[in-house]
Amino acid sequence: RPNDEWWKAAVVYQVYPRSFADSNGDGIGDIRGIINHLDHLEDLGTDVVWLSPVYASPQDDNGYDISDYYAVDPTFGTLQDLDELIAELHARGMKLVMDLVVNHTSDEHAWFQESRASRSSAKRDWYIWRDPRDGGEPNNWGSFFSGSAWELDQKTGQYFLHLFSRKQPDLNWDNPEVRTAVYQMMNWWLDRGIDGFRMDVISFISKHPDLPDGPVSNSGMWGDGIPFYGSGPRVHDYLQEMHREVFSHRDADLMTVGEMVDATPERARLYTDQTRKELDMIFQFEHVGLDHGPGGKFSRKRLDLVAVKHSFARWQEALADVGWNSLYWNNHDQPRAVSRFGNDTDYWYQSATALATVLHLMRGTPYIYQGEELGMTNMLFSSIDDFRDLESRNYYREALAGSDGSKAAELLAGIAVGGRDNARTPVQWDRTPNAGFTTGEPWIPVNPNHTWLNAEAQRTDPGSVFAWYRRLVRFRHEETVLIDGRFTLLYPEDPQLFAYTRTNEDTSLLVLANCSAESVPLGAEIETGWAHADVLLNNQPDANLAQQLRPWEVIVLRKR
Ligand code: ISL
Ligand code: CA
Repeated sequence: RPNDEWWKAAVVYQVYPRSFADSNGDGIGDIRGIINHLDHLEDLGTDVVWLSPVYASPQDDNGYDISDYYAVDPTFGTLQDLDELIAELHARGMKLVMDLVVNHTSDEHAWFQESRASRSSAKRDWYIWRDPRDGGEPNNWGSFFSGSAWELDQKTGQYFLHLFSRKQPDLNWDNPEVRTAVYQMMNWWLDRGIDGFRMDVISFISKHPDLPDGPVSNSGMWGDGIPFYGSGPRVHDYLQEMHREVFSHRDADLMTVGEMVDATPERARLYTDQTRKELDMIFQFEHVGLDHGPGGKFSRKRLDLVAVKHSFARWQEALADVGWNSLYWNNHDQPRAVSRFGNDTDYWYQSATALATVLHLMRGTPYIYQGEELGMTNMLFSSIDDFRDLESRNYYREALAGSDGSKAAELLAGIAVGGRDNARTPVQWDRTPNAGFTTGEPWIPVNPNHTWLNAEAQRTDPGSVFAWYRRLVRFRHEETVLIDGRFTLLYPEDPQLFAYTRTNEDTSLLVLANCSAESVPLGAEIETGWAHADVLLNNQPDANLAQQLRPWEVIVLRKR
């Protein structure tokens, strides 16, 4: 295998198909819409597309609730469209990584239909069924989408487990038939020509057999089950088995990335140590939790740059010799980075490019979420009716229930800032009324700032956010120090400067970013040590190390 770790030099672009581009005017993005915009990706230069789910689905959670793993949902097109997308990507030298959602299925999947039919069903044990405890839920676990993680099935008198919505019952991975069925399906997709998988909440597949109650925090009524299913007892066995059954005998250049809400650097080393044959990399959540308040993602606290830097540095160091990081600010579950970590009012361009730079030049595989390359911002949602995401809607409904309604405005404000729909407004292709996303009525409102913030305006502008991302992608392809260089954080306690070096035997790079709206003086050691270095990137004219770093200025230097 000559190119075993090709993904170390790759940049991944995530497509959330519902919001990318609509080709047939029904207001929902589709596979044909992606095919129509491949020039955009080719221009950007990314190597891999990660496609969020397009499988058959009732769309309770926008496709993360799958009713048939072998079919494309008509909302998105046909299997032939998908084959065409694979071929078109491959023709352009790009790869396709599909989302793999196998912690749970839809409740409309045939497996679950059969499982729920009776207590003696041959597939009963494919899901997690329990008798009531004291006439109620079998344990105290809460669902990620509000309420209990258990749903009573009236007909058979038992509860089934759903860590997410009640339309997303959890599969029982301890049943070997389930695992065989999953591996068979994965093999079917790889045989069809896809290049790997992004594995949804894959660290949740092994539950503690006793399903014990979890700790209850002050803010909530439900217990946290993560201690009993986050990286549970057999998760490494299952991932190694999956590797043997699906990946080990293939000699194509594939990649795997596992989403892990409970990840720690220590766990990540186990999952991504190549000698253990589990996964190539994982998504961790530490840096995207640092602005969560006591009540979680919808009650936010001020972001502390020092904490962000320490978090990244810890991961960079923990995975320096063993394993690999994935690097992201954004995905379809997170608010927009420029609005969250940057400054989308006074320093939109500067902060979008500075954030992109500090992320992309670390050690790991960078991910760009659709629209991030344009500096797309959060949406100013003003009414609960504008939200589509079940997580936000359920949270609002549950938090409001039983109160007199006086909390409504505050709740709405929390969802507006922290909600997932911020990431799901349509990609802004041009300045026309629906941003070039659809000729029909978009399924979710288009951000009004598309009149000036759009791909068409940026593509030919060398001073655009898009042009900057294109430069970063090219940089990663050209500079091996970005792949193998050691990471060293500078000024760790500085509340404004995000600075680090990347160094290998041949060269040393310095990344200096002012992550604030005030100017920052540089220390003398930088001025003398790097005075004769080449400026490789600068998001403002005429970098001058003897002077101050301007608001949200980023400079990248190479030692001669
Ligand atoms: O955004 C979150 C809720 O606060 C995350 O906790 C999210 O639920 C978690 O990252 C798991 O996400 C993945 O699985 C979910 C799906 O809704 C998300 O879109 C997906 O990325 C269930 O399949
Ligand atoms: Ca469509």
